[in-house]
Amino acid sequence: MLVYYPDAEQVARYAGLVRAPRARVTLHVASDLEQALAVIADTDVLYAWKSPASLYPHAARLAWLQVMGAGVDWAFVPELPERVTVTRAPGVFGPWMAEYVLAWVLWVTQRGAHYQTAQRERRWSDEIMPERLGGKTLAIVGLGEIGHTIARYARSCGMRVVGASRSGRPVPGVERVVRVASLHRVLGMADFVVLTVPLTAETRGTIGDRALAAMRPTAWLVNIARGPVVDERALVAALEARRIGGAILDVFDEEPLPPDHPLWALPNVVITPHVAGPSTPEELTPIFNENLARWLAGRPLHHVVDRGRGY
Ligand code: OXD
Repeated sequence: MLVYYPDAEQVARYAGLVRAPRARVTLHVASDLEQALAVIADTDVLYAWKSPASLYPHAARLAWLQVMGAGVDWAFVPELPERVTVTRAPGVFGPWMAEYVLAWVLWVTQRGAHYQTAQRERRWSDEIMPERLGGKTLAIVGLGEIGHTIARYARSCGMRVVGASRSGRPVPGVERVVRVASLHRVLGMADFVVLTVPLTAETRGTIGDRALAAMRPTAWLVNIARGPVVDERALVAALEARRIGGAILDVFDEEPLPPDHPLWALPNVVITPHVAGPSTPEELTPIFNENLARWLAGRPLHHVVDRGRGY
């Protein structure tokens, strides 16, 4: 078995929590391509964050890849052999991402930027007051496990929740659900639009000129999904023209966001460096260990990703 993480300290933390019977499992760790190439030919199980695609042509025995992280888009490269089962880690990222969403929507309604600026200028600025979050509407685009958790947290603050999903099927506690293809029907109802869809061929560019035009001029977009779910050029244009209220962005087409990118300079944008759903060895490894025990016992794995759907 190989634990791969492109940082020597982190990979040791992940490997240190793996529970594998020594008599049956040889545990390797790698934090770069060279180290991984040295053992990949003998590897059946890979527990990894962003394992390089160039490993797979040498991975003759690889049967199972456990992804460390919320998104699995990086795992499904054409080089990954069809026989490899990919599993994800449910239950971990929803609470982190829900806290991220609540923190930043409250920062908007509590006028965080305004009071901080006034403080720096030593100004007592009570001409602008906070707004209530309760009663505002949140549209969640992507009603999987993470979207459901965000909906629950938002409702607990008195928000009204609407949403869009691939199927458009009703979700308890979400007032109205439409298909992602009919997204514009809920966008106009929302004070905040949060994106949690996986990146697939279908979701790429979901938020483009048309979707942005359907949003209220005061509404904020929160992207915790993947950069390419949003047409970045269209978003910059909408923000510059103040056609939407603002954007809280954790993910981008290119990461790290290049220093000359126009988003850095926009006053109605918050940029965070892909931290909305952090992976921690302590939260992820117990999920892996449970599946490893199943694998060693010849039982079917839990949390298998549907390669056709891409999530
Ligand atoms: C991700 C993550 O998949 O941060 O983006 O876990």
